[in-house]
Amino acid sequence: MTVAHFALGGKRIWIAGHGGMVGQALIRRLGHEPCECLTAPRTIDLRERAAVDRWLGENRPDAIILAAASVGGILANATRPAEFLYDNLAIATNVIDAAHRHDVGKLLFLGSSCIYPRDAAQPIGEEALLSGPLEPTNEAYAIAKIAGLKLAAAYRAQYGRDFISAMPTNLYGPGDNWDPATSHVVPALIRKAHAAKLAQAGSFSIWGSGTPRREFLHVDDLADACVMLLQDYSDVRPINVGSGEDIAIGDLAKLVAEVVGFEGEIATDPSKPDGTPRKLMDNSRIAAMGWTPSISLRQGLEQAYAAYLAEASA
Ligand code: GFB
Repeated sequence: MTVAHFALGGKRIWIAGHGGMVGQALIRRLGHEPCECLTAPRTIDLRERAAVDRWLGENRPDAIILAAASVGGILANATRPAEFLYDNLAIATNVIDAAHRHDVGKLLFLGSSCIYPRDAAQPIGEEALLSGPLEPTNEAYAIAKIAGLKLAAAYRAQYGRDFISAMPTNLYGPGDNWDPATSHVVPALIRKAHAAKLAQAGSFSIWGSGTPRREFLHVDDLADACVMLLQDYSDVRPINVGSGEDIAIGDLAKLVAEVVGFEGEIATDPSKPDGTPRKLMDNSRIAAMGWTPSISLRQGLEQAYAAYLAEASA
């Protein structure tokens, strides 16, 4: 790995996707650094090449963290593959190419652990990329994210750009999408458990069998990792960012119920997909750089529940 420190002092960093859960966390975290965060107005559609090009030309950031994406949980991914593929390809293509043409000094592209093959050996190392078929429920999103990371790597190889990619595991936290029809599992379960508690219902149901295992990372831990990577990671290979621990969805549901204070039953809904059976990443490369997450799953779920209550009443 080429070690080229990118000092943040006095830098202007564009957080592409500042309105999303990851973007908001990056802005909170970068607030503690001696740099300035730039945000594009919502009228700039990142799927439009000319709009991205114009905005970059006018604002000239020193660095970009590309956290903008069309995202959703397993069902949204499975039912809207065209949007997930097109939007994410367009965003990655426009931002990465414009970053090159406007001479941006550093770019961090954020992907997802779903880029790895469905049946990859666990824990999943970065070398598993493109070694087997993808999980069908999120193939469209994964293909777009693979294209994005390969694009960053290609601009690095061909033009010497310091463009890097990080692959976060399943994220949760404040600013999440709480709509249970389209969200990821953590916000969906928090909302369902809370609603069941208020309704004094006997049970709430989780999708699928409850047996798939997932690795969860609080978004503030991801933001912390991104700030380190922006400064000190400079390599063509993507780097995994996870908590290093996985949990069965059924056990996650029990933990969420405890945090929320719901004491009834948890039912399963086999009509809904399970997705990939297990997704635990090998985080040894980022650990070797000295980064470890600091928020436990229970603590993080407590914070996320508090954020849900605050956001729901806002
Ligand atoms: O978080 P999730 O939607 O995404 O689902 P993936 C994780 C697991 O939780 C699946 C189960 O096995 C779901 O069946 N689950 C149980 C639920 N109850 C629920 C519920 O009420 N809502 C949801 N959403 N799930 C995503 C990809 O896959 O991972 C994205 O779709 C992205 O592309 C993300 O890569 C990190 O982990 O299955």
